[in-house]
Formats: sequence, C-alpha cells, structure tokens
Amino acid sequence: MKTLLFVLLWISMTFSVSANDGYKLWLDYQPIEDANLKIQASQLFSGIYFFGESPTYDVIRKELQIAAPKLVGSAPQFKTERLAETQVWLGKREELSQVLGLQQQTELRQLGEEGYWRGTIDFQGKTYYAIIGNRPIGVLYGVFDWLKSIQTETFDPKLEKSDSPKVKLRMLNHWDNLDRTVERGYAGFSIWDWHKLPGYIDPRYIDYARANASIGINAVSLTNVNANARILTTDFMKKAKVLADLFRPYGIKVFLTARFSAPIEIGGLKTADPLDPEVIAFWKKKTDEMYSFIPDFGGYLVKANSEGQPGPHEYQRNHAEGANLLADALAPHGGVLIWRAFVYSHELDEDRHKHANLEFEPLDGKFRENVIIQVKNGAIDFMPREPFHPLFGAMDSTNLGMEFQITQEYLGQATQLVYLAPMWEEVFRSKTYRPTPAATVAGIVDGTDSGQKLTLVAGVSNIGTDRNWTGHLMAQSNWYAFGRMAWNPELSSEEIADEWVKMTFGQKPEPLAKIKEILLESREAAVNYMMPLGLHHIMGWDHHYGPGPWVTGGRPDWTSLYYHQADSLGIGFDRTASGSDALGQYAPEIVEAWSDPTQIPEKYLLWFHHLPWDFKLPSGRTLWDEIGLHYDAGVKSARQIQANWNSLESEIDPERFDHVRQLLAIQVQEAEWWRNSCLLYFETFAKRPFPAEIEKPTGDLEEYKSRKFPTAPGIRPKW
Ligand code: GCW
Repeated sequence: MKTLLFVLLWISMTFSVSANDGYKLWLDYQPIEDANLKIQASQLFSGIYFFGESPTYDVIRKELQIAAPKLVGSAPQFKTERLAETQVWLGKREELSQVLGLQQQTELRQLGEEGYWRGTIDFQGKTYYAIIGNRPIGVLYGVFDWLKSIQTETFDPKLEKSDSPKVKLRMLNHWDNLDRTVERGYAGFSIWDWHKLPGYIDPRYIDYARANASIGINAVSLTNVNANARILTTDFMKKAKVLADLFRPYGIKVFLTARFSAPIEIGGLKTADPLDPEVIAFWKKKTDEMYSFIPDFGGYLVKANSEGQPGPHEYQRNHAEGANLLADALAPHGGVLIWRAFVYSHELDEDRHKHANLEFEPLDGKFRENVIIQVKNGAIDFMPREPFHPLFGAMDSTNLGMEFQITQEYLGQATQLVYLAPMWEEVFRSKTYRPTPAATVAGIVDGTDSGQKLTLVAGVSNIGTDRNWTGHLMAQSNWYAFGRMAWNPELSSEEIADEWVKMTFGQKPEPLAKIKEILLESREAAVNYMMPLGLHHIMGWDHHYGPGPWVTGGRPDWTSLYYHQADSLGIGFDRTASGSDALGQYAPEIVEAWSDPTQIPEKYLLWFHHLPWDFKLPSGRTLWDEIGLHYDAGVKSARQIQANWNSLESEIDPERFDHVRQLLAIQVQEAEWWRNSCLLYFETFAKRPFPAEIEKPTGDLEEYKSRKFPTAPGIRPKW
C-alpha cells in the first residue's frame, strides 16, 4: 500500500513538473544544454555587482533569481564589492565612467535613455562582463537581452552588443471594460481587478510587467477606447496609481482612455465643448489631480466621433480642437495625448476607406506637439490583409503613430493559430513614396522618413485572465512579436519567430524548424481561406466570428455587400478614379501602378478593382478560378499546419501539445467553413463551375447563413 502511494505521489510530481500551462510565456528559462555555455553562464551568475541602486535593479535581481536556477541550476550571487569575485558589472554609464573606454562611452551616450551596451571590459588586469545603460531601464533591457542570448544559446561574451528602441512609445492598448469584460478579447476577462484594487495586488500584474519589459513595451493604456468616464474619478485614480507604481520599475507608463463627454458625465457640466472655459478648466483640474496620484502618468488615449463615441463634432469643432483641449491639460506635466484616426460615417463620403483622410488631412499642422494621431494599419479595420493606411505619408506636420491589432478579431479569434508578424512586416515595409521617394511606413512611424520625434507603435492587447494569458497558446507569439517590432520596425517576422520558438519550445532542430514554418505560413493561409485577392469585411455580423459575405441590413458600411459588391458581372470595390477614388489618396507612384488591374499586386486586386468574373489574371486563369484556388489553398495550408504540429507529439510536453492540437482541429474545420460558404455564396453570382483542381465546396449555403453564435466572445458592449 505504502509503495503504491509512493508511486502515485511520484507520478503526480513528475507530471506536475513536466506540465506546462503556458503561464510563464517566453520567460520559462529552460536548462541550458550546451555544456560550455552552462559553465560560462553559471560563472557569470556567481558574481554580480550593481553600480548604484534603483528600484529597477531590484527588478533585475528578482529576474536573475528566477532565471539563473532554471538555466544553470544555481542561484545568482550578488556582490557588494566592486572588484572582489565580481564577474558581471551592471549599472549606468555615469557610474561606470571611470572603468569605461572612451569608445564605449560615446557609443552609449548616443543610445538615449533606453539603450544599452553589453560586452567585456578589461580593468586592472581582469575582464568583466558589463551591461550598461544611460538609465536603469536601459540596464534592464540589456539584462533581458543577455538572458535571451543565454536562453537561445547564442551568448558569446566576446561579442559586443548595443541596441536602443527606434520608437519612443511602444504601447499596449487594452480594450478592457471596468466590469472586466474585454471588447474583442478572446482570452477570458480583463486582468485588471478594479473591484479589489487598490487593496489587493494580483501577482499577475508583476508577471505582466516582466513580460512587457522583456520585449521593450514601455506604455500601456488600461481601458477600452469605447470609454467609461468613471475611470477618471478619484476612486479609480487611486486604483490606477497602484498599477502605475508597480509598473514604474519596469519602465512602463500608464495611460487611460478619456471619454470626451466626461465633463458632463462626471463633471456635472452641461457641455463638453472643447472651447468652453468650464470644460477647459475641468480637464485641467482632472489632469492635475491625475498627476498628483501618478506623477509620470503617460497621458490619454481618445476615440472620438467614431462608432457613436462622443467628440468635438457635437459642438461643430474639429478633431484638432478636441485633441488640443486635452493636450493642453497634459502638456505642463509632460503628458501625451493620443487621438485615434479610426473615424467613419456614411455622411461624408460613400467610401469608408476615404473618411479618415478627408477628416484629418486638412488638419495637418493644427495639432499640438504632444499630440499623436494613432492610425490603424489599414483604412478599413484590421482586416486579414489591407494596403497601408493612406494617412501615412499624407500629414507631414503631424505626429502619426501606428495602431496594430494583436487580438485576433478578424484573424481567427480564440480558435485559430495566426502569427501576425508577417502582416506587420508587410505594412511597415510598404513604400509610401511620401514625404521622400524612398519613404516607408516604418520610416514615417519611427521618424527616420518623417522627422517626427514623438513616435508611437500601439497594439490592441490580446491578454486576458486565461491561464496562458492569450487564450490560444500560440497567440503568445503575437504579443512577443508586437513588442519586438515596436522596438525595431525593421526586424523580420522570421527572426522574431526564431527567438520566440526557441524561448518557448527550446532549441531542438526539428520542432524549431517545424514550429517556425507553421508560424510563418499561418497568416497567408488565413488570408486565403478568409479573404483572398483583396476581398475584405466579409465576416459574420457583430461578433465577427466566421464567414458572412451575405451580411446585409443596418448601416451599409457595416454590411459585407458594401465591400465585395458581387453581382452577376463581377466582384470587387472600384476605388480607382472611375469609382470612389480612394486610391487617389495615395502617392502618385502608387496611383499609377495600382490603377491598372494588370499591374496592381494581386493581393490588393479586389480592394481597388471591380472586375468581371472572367477577367484574366497574370497566371492566365480567370478571376473566378483564382478565387476558388486561393480559398482551396488556404484550407490545404491549414491542414498542412495541422499535420506539421501533429508530427511533433513526441517532442512537446503533452499539455501544450494537446491544447494546440485540439485548436488546430477546430481551425481546419473553420477554414473549410470559410471556403465552403464563401465559394457557395459567390457562385450564386458567378454561376460558373468551380475550377477542376479544387476540392468542391460542400454543405448547404442556407444552413451556413443560418448559423448563430450567441456565446461568441468579445462582443462590443451595447452603450
Ligand atoms: O474593429 C472595430 C471593432 C470595435 C472597436 C473598433 C475600434 C473598440 O469591431 O469593437 O471598438 O474597431 O477600433 O474602435
């Protein structure tokens, strides 16, 4: 009996040790396998000395206490003597200046507040490994990078490395409501437990901050852009203060969303008119109060006059007058006002694509210096593929920031593996031809082409209370990739995938290669089985889950027909000069190339052109056949991804393997559902046979149309 109990205990222990629920993200620090590296790393961990003190150094100590025992099997040793037994020096440039060479000093100085340098330093006959920043936060970033090099087994003490972020604000936007529901959230509820704050500190807050700092995220907006004014009341400021205090040593600033009508809702005023003296006084007082709680408060993020949110238009004022009101309240404290460009209404123009440019371009130069206009990557709405937003390159005298969506509203939500970095890379590398012929979206956003100093890359968070943070374990790669690309928009999706897979699943060549392949193929697969060849906005109504090319009714720019315009003659949205001329909002080089349906990159074809079903593509096939082939190719890639994953059963711990295995099975079904229903639906217009090479769509179109999803997660609240 005793033996049996013992065996059972042993089994349960073994399993709990090997179980991996994904909570630790990419900071799991698996034991180093390379024997030399292990010796080297344990030696370094055995003598760590900090020049000076800072709460950020306490964060570093804690991180090393987590990492070292797991990586090398022993705890780090922190020394109090600078020379004796010391291996690693950590500190600020100023404090290390006596031991630094001139070259290192100059190099570091140029790296700015958040940059770091790491490498060896010879001093009085001994060699030290040093990680140095201009500020403690630079040291923290350097330490995370150093730990990553150990985790990914690429560490070489002889290699010097310096790095600094290319973008000033690298920010997560949570669309979290105060009742903890998350708009477009697919990973459970909001991690902000407002009810228990300020008294109770969930340990998750710290792990969240660690994860963000490890990838360079330095700003977070805690609340939904469909905002609740209550977040600006004193009670909530006290709660937000606790989070700001926790995040500060990790270099993370807190922002909040400001509801434009707050002066009425919580200020007791009759108006929110941005030019009204009482309204101006309200925002000044509110903002001063905010800074009394959070002295380094980042600022406000505002969605105004968009999808029913209040804004300056109610008072016949424009976006600049609205934004400047809040910017002026923030300016004395060094705060930043982020104003979103996601605006549209069918009153201004028949094509929603054009709306933001029509409203914002005339205001170029009218915004205060501490305002950033946050522009979604494309002009419609986070579709699986969009051409870049024509505002990039169109407002030379305004700070423009990028808004990506990390949460997969239109890219598979809770059930699909889609690695988004290839999409962001595609957007960043797009040539805008403005303000200079070689300009790219990345260059505008990071300031190299636009000259703007106040730069921002924001991402709508995919984080929630699910144990693995992101619902789908593989969606952690999107959080990771977002941080890396916000730090440096020039990074490739491939190198980021390589890092993430190594840190999450280890170094073994076969799983590494296969998981990378899975990630890198997943986005194109999704585009193909959802919205190929420039099709867009044909998803399910309201919940946006699954296909819905048949969606009609309500406001036209929320329907699918508005976007695909299929009829007996053809399909696609004519946005050339003969149509809405949204294309005319881009640089002349683009207008010229994309106006011609035989010249435009095929991926944007139906975004800009309405074409006959028999239109011949460069492949020699008709448009109808290519549509069929793309949908079918998407399904086949999804199956290939599934097969690749399933072949890794013996290589991955059972818990994570099975989680992804089950979700991929759903993904394949969903891919088939998209292909079948879209092709059957478009066939009712095209009335042509499906190409011979494809698997014929199965199922009943009426049944597809009748599907309801009352429990689909993440639906926007009804205000
Ligand atoms: O993508 C759409 C979403 C809305 C969202 C809106 C926005 C926060 O469907 O849920 O609202 O964009 O970006 O403001």
